Amino acid sequence: MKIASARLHASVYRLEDLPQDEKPEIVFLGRSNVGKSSVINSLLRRHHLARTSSTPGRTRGVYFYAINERFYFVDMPGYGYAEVPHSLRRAWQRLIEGYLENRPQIRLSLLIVDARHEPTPLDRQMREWLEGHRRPYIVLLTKADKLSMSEVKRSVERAACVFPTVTIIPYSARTGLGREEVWREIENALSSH
Ligand SMILES: Nc1nc2c(ncn2[C@@H]2O[C@H](COP(=O)(O)OP(=O)(O)OP(=O)(O)O)[C@@H](O)[C@H]2O)c(=O)[nH]1
Ligand SMILES: [Mg+2]
Repeated sequence: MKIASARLHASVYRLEDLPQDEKPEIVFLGRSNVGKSSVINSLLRRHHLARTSSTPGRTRGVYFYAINERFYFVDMPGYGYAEVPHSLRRAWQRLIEGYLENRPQIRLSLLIVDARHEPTPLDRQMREWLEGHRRPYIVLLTKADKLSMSEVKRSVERAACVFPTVTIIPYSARTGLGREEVWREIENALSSH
C-alpha cells in the first residue's frame, strides 16, 4: 500500500473520547514492550510516529493513527506490565475491553508476540477472548532479527500449537521481515466488507 499520509488523530484515555467516525480500524495488541508501536512505525516506514521505548508501559492510552485519511491503525497499551499501579491497570482494562467489545469498525487485530518466547498466559487469554468474540486476527512473531532462521522456524511451530487456526507471520521491525505479508493481510481485511 502506498502511504500518502499518516498522522496521530486521537489519544484516548476514556471510552467517551473514542473517535465518532466509522473508518475501519486495524488494532495492534500484545504484551507490554513486545514491539507493537515499532510494528506500526515499520509498516508505515515512519520511524517516530508511534512512541516506542525500551521502558515497558510506554503506550498509556489508545492511539488512533489516521492512514491516508481512510482507516486507522490503533496502538493499544500493552498488557502484563506488573509495575503499573493496580488502580491504573483496572482503568486500562476497562478502556481496552470497552473498546474491543463495542467497536464494529475493527476489521482485523494483530496480536504481537515476541518470537523468542513462548506465548504467555495473557496471550492465551487474548486468543480466547478474540476467538470467543469471533474477531478476525493474525499473530506476528516479532523481533525475529534476534533469532537464526532455524530458530524462527521453531518459533512459528511453537506458536502454531497455541494458535492452530491462525495466520502466523515472523516479523522484524528492524529488517522489514514479514512487512509485505502483513500488508497483504491488512489490505484483504480492509477490502472484505
Ligand atoms: N531487535 C528488535 N528490537 C525491536 C523490534 N521491535 C521493537 N524492538 C524494541 O523493543 C522495545 C519495545 O518496543 P515498542 O515498540 O515500544 O514496544 P510496545 O509493545 O509498543 O511497548 P508498550 O507500548 O510499552 O507496551 C524498543 O526498545 C524497540 O526498539 C524488532 O523487530 N527487533
Ligand atoms: Mg507501544
